[in-house]
Amino acid sequence: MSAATARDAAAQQRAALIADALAGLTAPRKTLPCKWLYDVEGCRLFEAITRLPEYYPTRTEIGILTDQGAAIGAAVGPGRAVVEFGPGDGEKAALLLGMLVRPAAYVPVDIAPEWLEGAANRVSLARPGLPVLPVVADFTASFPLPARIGAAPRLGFFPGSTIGNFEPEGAVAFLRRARVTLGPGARMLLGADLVKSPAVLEAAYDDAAGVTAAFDLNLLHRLNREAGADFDPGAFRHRAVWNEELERIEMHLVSERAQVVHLAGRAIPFAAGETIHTESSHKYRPERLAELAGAAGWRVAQRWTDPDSLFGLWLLDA
Ligand code: AVJ
Repeated sequence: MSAATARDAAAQQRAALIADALAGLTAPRKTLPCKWLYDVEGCRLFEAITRLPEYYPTRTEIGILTDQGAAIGAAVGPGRAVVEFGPGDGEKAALLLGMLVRPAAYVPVDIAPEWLEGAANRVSLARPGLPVLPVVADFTASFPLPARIGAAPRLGFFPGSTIGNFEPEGAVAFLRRARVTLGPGARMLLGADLVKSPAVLEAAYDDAAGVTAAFDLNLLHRLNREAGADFDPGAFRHRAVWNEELERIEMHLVSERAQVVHLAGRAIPFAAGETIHTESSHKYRPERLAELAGAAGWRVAQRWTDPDSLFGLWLLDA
């Protein structure tokens, strides 16, 4: 990417952030799309979250992939091109590709080119000779697969319970689009977090060391840095709550006092105790996940879980 193109992209990002912030913070119930949590600092903090004792999803999913890799590889079958939606550092893809029989290609898809490089390098090291074909695209919209992927049947890979950040309708829309993108005969390996005790969930999203709180509050620092806002992050507190009815953990930033914040020429009032809803992380019962997948045209072929049934990996058939 040229310097001018990179500058344009950054300016576009900033404009989109400001537009989302104005819309979300002037709504009756204040909210911000969770994608804005993931700037460079947010990604660094998320990395740290994945290593916290309270945050079980990452290590549990890697445990399933490691311990049950042979069964997963056999169920997926040989010769598939793996298309990963949001590859992160590529650790899970490297593990998966290590146990698949004769994978045809690896196609990591992400909107941030700098993330693709790390994942691509990691997989290339783990699987020398495997064609690695990164795609810069927003996978929450339609995008074409690279022509060089060839005619091999595809395996979609969507680990990490990222699906949980979508509202149910968004999850179905994503799964349906992914099915169309992947084409006839596709399969999908989907990682999703399971419903469990609220105490375990709330600790996972509000850890003792305060890393998740810092991750959430970074959003306010980001709005100050990139949107010219004047948030006092010290006047907000992170809160994680289990929403029993919607079966999701919600992250909120709670205004500790009545205050007015300025952003893009607007004055935004907060009452004491009013919150900004910054992220939802849906948890699933197996029946519910099968229902969402079914609504998107997928059928559950198999499911793997850890010994404590904390996390699930689903193999779906188109
Ligand atoms: C991005 C879906 C993996 O919802 O568990 C972790 C994000 N937010 N702690 C999740 C997150 C707070 C995470 N995923």
